[in-house]
Amino acid sequence: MNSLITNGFTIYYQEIVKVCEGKINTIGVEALARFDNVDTPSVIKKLEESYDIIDFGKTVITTVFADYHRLIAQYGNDLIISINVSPIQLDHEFGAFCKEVSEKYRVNLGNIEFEITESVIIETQEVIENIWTLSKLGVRISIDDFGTGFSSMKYIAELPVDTLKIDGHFIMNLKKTKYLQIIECIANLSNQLNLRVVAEHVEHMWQVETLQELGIHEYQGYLYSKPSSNLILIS
Ligand code: G
Ligand code: MN
Repeated sequence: MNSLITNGFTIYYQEIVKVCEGKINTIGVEALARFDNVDTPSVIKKLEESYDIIDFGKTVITTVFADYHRLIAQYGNDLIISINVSPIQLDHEFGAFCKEVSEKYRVNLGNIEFEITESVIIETQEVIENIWTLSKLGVRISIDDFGTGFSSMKYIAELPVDTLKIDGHFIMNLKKTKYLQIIECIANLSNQLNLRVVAEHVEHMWQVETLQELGIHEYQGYLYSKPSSNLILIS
């Protein structure tokens, strides 16, 4: 097995906050795997190409589930713990694996949200069925990097989606009229379909002010929290 799967990486957590009437509450954390001394996205890409991502993903899930009670103790019972999963991991055994590990570590799957990036095509019937299986286990499903991928409206229509994470590219370009208008549409869409919506890569207060006006209250980004490997340091 690729040695990166068993060592050489650390799980960082980045907080996701909700800001309402000036009050900031941490409502979630995203688990982010970081490899020592190497560029993480390129390693993930290689693991996907070799299908080693299946085993690596299991190691990540096991590590995060082992942290579960520490996270809940720090942030409370309603915390949403997001884990990135590649569609390649979503084979027919994945649901059973999650259930087994959740039982081992006494994890309430209602606290877990799997982030599936729409930059990877998830067209196959098997993947769609397996996402439904996860949802039926109580896991939340989120579409990561929303707005930059393929047929996002079809995913929303056919998959049990709970959350949209608006790609940082949109948040960065919020001053441009078209981006602003598109985010307004995403806010309306989320409202209409009763979806949670999170703005990624929030770095500036002016972005928060605009997002608040659009009715988007949940943020992830350096303005509020940097990914940290030391849970105790997260305030
Ligand atoms: O695709 P996904 O959203 O899961 O990627 C998360 C990545 O984005 C992490 O590597 C994280 O470090 C990075 N990130 C998190 N917050 C910010 C931010 O405010 N600005 C930028 N540029 N990157 C961020
Ligand atoms: Mn993500």
